[in-house]
Amino acid sequence: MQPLKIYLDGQFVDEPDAKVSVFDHGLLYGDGVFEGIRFYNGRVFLLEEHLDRLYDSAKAILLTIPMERDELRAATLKTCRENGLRDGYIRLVVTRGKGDLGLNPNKCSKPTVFIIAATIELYPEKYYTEGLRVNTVPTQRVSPAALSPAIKSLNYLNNILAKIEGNLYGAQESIMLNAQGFVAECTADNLFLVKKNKVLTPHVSDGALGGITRRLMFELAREAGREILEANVTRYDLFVADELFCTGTGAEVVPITDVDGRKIGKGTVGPVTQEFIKNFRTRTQSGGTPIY
Ligand code: PXG
Repeated sequence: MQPLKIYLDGQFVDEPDAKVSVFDHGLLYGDGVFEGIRFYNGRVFLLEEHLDRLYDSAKAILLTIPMERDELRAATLKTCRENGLRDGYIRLVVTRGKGDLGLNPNKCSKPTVFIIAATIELYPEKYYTEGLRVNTVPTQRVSPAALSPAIKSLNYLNNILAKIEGNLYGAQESIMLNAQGFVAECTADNLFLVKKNKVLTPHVSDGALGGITRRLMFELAREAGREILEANVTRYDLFVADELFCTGTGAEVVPITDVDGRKIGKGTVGPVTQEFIKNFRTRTQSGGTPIY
């Protein structure tokens, strides 16, 4: 097996040689931003939306990405080409760069940029046909007043603690609530519920990342003649929902059939969820930015 070729600060290097400094503030403080992007069938899915969010996240933390958008787009596509891949996952990372041991970013003169293109499989196929078993966890989603969950930063401890609490329960994903007790999102996915044929999702202001797959759900709903409403969602609403599903770049659209031991609907994947999965899969096979 050839080693993966990694884009690192303007060059392609073999994976074993793709190293950043132990003084990089991305490592020392989680100071940086990232995107996870999928490519299907030789085309990068929703690349412009991911670039928009990356530059917005960077702006929100006063991090200047040291590449113009066109250059970064080209480097992303080239990373896929260098690895001869047609289907897979891209991790685009920009850190504050190398500094000293203090947290002040003023000492970091140049941000570090790296791009990994690889293959992934997040969930086995059976979860798409049987649904996930999930739990709600004690760790609250970080308050937007403390650190906006809209920023896709390298600081994922909040989500990782929730993930660990899910692992302890034996869940495949976990649902995080905010300080008011409203549902925010899953650890790396947004959440949707179906009740009496209506589709609801928590407000972004309740502590969710503005997911790109989430936004696509609104588009797919419109095309199917449905409406998605943003709402304050409680645990009770989840327990009594007819259907639940979560969405994310890695996970795609995945049904949830059990929350905290409550079977959702009939405990099988419902028709509305199936419709979203089908329309999502159709969409991934068309459009997108060509790699080759
Ligand atoms: N919420 C959070 C907290 C996320 O990190 C999503 C929602 C879904 O957003 P998108 O834009 O992907 O629809 C994410 C996604 C992975 C992975 O491997 C994904 C994320 C973070 C870490 C890993 O799929 N972010």
